[in-house]
Amino acid sequence: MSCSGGKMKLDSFSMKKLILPLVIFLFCGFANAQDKIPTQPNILILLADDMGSGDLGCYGGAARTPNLDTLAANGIKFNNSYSGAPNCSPARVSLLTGRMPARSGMYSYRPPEHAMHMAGEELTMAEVLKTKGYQTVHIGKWHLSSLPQNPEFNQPQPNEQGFDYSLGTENNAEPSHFNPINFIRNGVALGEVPGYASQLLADEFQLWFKTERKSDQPFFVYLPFHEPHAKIVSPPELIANYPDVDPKSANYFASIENLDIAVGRVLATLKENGLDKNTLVLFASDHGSYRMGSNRDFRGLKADVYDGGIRVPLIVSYPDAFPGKRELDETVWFPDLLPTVSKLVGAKLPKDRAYDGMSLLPLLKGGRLKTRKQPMLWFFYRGSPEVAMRHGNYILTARSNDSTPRTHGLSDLDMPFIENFEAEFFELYNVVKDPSQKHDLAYESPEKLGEMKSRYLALFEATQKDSVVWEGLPAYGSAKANHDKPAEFLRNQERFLDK
Ligand SMILES: [Ca+2]
Repeated sequence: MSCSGGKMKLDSFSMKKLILPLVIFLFCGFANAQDKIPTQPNILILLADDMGSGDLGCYGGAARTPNLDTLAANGIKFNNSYSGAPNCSPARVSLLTGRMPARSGMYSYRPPEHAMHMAGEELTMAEVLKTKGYQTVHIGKWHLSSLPQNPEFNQPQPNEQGFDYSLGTENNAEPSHFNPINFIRNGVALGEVPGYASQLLADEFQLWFKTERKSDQPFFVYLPFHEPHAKIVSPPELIANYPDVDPKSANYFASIENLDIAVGRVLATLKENGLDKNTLVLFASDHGSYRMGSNRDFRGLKADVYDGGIRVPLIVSYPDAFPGKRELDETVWFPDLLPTVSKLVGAKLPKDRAYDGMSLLPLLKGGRLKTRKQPMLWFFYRGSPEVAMRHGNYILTARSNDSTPRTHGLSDLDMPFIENFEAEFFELYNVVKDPSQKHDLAYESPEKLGEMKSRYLALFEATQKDSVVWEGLPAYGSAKANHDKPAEFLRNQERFLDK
């Protein structure tokens, strides 16, 4: 708390000289005593990378996840939660900014040395919480700009997006989750660090907590793990816990178990310090898994806008204020998180930009969620279909009539496709009755289709007006645009076109 806020009117210079120091002393002394117990909750966001909505034990999955299962059992477990995108960078933008990622021009994964990034003008959750006196920390995968700074691009670093402290990687832990060589702490490269990425992040949280945390300030810690994104390396003793599945799956499940152990260590630090009750903990994955069988019965995988690509687990815990031991079926998504957190701490969001979610606070406190006015919309240019929109129980998907294979690394030919995107083929699903999206209702429910199409057109047009047109993109067909894996992109593009 600042000591400069006291509004004292003093008649003369001498009065100021005598009284002001005393007033400042008393005021600051009082403020510090009050601040010993922060009334604002701490906020901890834990994010898995590429983990499916069905991988955790508490969601029926095969991975051993006792810490997250306990968090869900005692807290709030959401059964119908969505990311803001089927892919890393845009999903993170939707979580941190409360906006559909297309509005900020994050159309896809951000490739290395690429112009696309989260612009400095975006207001992140960290920046919002700083206005309420929060210490703000990022520990983990960043994937929103070059990290560390690349002078050729000069893109905003974590400290320019509201984070006081940062340990992270630009994208994945390299060369794998084991002994990563690309961790950057507050702009300084650490070189090779021995250990598994998830445990290194838990170590960093504990280090920050011990050395940097100020007990008179609430904290916001954003902790996006690297697991179970490929390339996976898991501890052999955890792989041994899955003798009945193929080695690749065993490695994958062990990677999630390793993440769960790291989560357990972070939560234990809160408990040991008496902070577990006054901390809002959110756990999710950034989007669906690339692994068949990991996305419950939902259709599709990572990079699809069918539900398999965009459904995520969501667990919320805040024992001091949110009644626990609940499972909720309400449909929620990442852009709801910023309005929720802002409302919780009494921060106002600016009126100069569009927000795409709504506060979940009434629901979390035990009441009902207001009716959602704006549908949820996903746009991913290199999927097919490219668009999905959920409104009520229905999902509309939209596909262009352009069979040009799209590139992983947002190229100079992808940009005009995004700018001028036109949907020609629509599908309609009732995802409450048909969660696997097997039964297309487009022909048998023309009225519903028409209503959903007009909602889609209005919302998509508004989003397009906001969107960013990047310059200096890699040439279509170049290795940089394709990220050296053209076969994978062709396969992704063709997956649904021939059905
Ligand atoms: Ca991811």
